[in-house]
Amino acid sequence: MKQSQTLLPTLKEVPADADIKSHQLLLRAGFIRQTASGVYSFLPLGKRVLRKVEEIVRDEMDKAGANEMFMPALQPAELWKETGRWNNFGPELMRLHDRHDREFALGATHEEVITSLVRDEVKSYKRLPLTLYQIQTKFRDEKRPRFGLLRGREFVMKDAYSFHDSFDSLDETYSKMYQAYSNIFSRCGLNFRAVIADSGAMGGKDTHEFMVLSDVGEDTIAYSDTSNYAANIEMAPVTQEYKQLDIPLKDMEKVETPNQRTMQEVADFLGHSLEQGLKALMFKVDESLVLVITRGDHEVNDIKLKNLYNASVVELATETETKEVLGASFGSLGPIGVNEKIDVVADTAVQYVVNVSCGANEDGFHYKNVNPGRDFNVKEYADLRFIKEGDPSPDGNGTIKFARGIEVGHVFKLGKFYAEKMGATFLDDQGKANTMIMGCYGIGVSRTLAAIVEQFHDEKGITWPTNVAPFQVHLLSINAKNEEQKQLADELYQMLQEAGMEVLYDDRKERAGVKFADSDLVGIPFRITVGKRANEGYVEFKVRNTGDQTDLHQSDILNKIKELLEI
Ligand code: 9G3
Repeated sequence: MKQSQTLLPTLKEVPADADIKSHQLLLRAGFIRQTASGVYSFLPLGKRVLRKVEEIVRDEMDKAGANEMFMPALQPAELWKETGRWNNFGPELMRLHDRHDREFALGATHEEVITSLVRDEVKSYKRLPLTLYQIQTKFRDEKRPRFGLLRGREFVMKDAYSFHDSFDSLDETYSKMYQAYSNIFSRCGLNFRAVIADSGAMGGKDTHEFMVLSDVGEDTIAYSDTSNYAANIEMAPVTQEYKQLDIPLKDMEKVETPNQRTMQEVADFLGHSLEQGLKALMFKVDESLVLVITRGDHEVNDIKLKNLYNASVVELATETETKEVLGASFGSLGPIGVNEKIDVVADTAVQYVVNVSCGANEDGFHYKNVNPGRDFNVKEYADLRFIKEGDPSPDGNGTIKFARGIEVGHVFKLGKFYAEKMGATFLDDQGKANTMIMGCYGIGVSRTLAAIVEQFHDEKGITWPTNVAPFQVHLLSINAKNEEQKQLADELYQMLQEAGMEVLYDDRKERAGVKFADSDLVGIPFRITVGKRANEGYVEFKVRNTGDQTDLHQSDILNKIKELLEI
């Protein structure tokens, strides 16, 4: 491709509303442009990279036995009403009416569409297992689209769905997909971890997220410093054994704590550490109110609370709602004297505290020397807190550390939910009808492209890994007026392309400085500069990510590139 004939609008300045490197660099290097908030156009070089990532995904999915197909973005509401999800999703599900005023959704995902298709077309156990996938545009009307392609409202996803006659068969496909995902992200050059995730089901053993390690990642990964245990922090179980202080229980005492609201203020006022205080937070769990007690130095994990109650909505109650039932404001709440129609549950650690303080459910008052069992009881003790750095790793090896990650893939064991709701059954070898068992597997393809830039850039621009670079060679001719230089550059352009290389030829009438700066920004792995020594047949050869630079004779160029590409 000749730069004088394509669209590659590089920018010198960092765009104002781009806060992270991948968003800034993809805009500055002319790979994407924003069409609307969270909605992007891929310009020619951006599209080439997108296609490279898609080709790696396709290759691994096909090798794993999945069959590519293509489903519509326009989905009739009826299908979402069959599974009850039409009303489950609020404004995030983009909806529209056709000319006959019929309701449609723009596809945020395709469980309903694929299950209705397989329900109609697959009847016998002989046709199972079956894995189908597509690479398609998804629509999710995010409240706050941000970080460019990392959280868009229209994005490219590979979504796969598998259908089985048994859970063993699902497990087999699941592990094939898991391996395919590892291959895909490795071939993209990414430093990633597969982490145990939470799909709302107990134990979380049935879903993994693939996380690209990055400080701009929205997810927190809890990983062991000595084993390969890694879990999404929402999911990581706390296995810490607490030891109870063997000290005499003191008499409980009600004390005035005027204007002390936060845990730290109360602890300082009463002269003890955070962990010697109890924190009480009121949650709305579906329709009921639940008071959750934790040690002062721990945080309530709302996903664990949701799983404990198998609820669909869990959120903090407002101070007004709380005051109505407990008669006190935030900062003065506690487990003593709570109206029995409110569930009081506590994190496991609370069972082992001795002589602690807690809110008296009266503004401006706390209790001192409170002891569980003697002074209050709870409906249930459970693992309700977020794991912390330094906690023992749940696999018993090492201690937990945190890292931030960008979720680029997610594999699920769906079970029978969709097939049950939509009547997708198969006849087994006894002629008996059974509900199909499903798995689903997603990769954020456009998000993966941005994650690659997050991990592959330097102060001058992007440093694409060779497998996904938009081109392999960036050919620069410095002085277009110099006949010898132009001739050699044209020759090399033709020779390299005939040898199967993908070449971007900067044949523009621009100053050398502009060409070098743009080349560093765009980040193509190998750069050939045709300059002063053209008359001797010598060019400058530079490797983008290492900066290595040598003069090469034109007859050595192809071998040098093949050697570096290991082909
Ligand atoms: C919606 C909207 C947003 C959504 C969903 C539905 C996430 C939704 C979960 C999944 C599960 C898997 C197949 C590919 C891999 C992920 N956000 N999910 O179902 F209507 Cl607006 O999408 N689906």
